Amino acid sequence: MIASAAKTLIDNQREHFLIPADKVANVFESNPLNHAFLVLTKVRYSKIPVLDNEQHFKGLISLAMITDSMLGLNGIDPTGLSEQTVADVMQRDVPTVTNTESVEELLHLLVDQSFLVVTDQQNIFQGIITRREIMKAVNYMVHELDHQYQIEKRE
Ligand code: 2BA
Repeated sequence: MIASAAKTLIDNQREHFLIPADKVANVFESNPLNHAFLVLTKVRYSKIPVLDNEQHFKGLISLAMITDSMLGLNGIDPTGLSEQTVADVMQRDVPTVTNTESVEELLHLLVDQSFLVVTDQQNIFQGIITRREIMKAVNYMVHELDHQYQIEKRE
């Protein structure tokens, strides 16, 4: 359990947790791999969400997944990039959240993942919760704790 004062202060920042879908770089599962390669190179994020044409969340793709698909017996061969699609190499088993989870649960999940994918009940992509936004809320909490609460050490 996290202290209730800390939880309240972090929860005050809840409206900032979500980076909305229209601000998140993404590719479609039907896109050729050379398109995804260019997008990932240009946006400079290491891993981004994959969607279908109706904005359903389908998985994640990273540059490493693409370069792995280029590895052949004679080194790197990029010629197959236009024939393969994002769906061929993306990671599919990705847990999602709904942004209704407790702060404690989000903190726990962000230990192992640098961002969490947020979907609605129909699996429509809503955006992401990043470590960065949560760290900003934690930073706010550690600065405000002393201002808003009187904390005494238990004997
Ligand atoms: P990474 O790409 O590995 O980025 C790790 C951290 O490096 C980011 O943490 C951010 O602080 C910084 N960073 C990397 N590329 C950046 C860029 N182009 N502009 C600004 N800062 C950049 P977080 O912000 O906590 O993001 C965690 C992860 O969430 C990122 O991991 C990335 O995979 C994903 N992500 C974040 N914002 C995204 C967006 N707008 N579109 C797509 N994916 C995003």
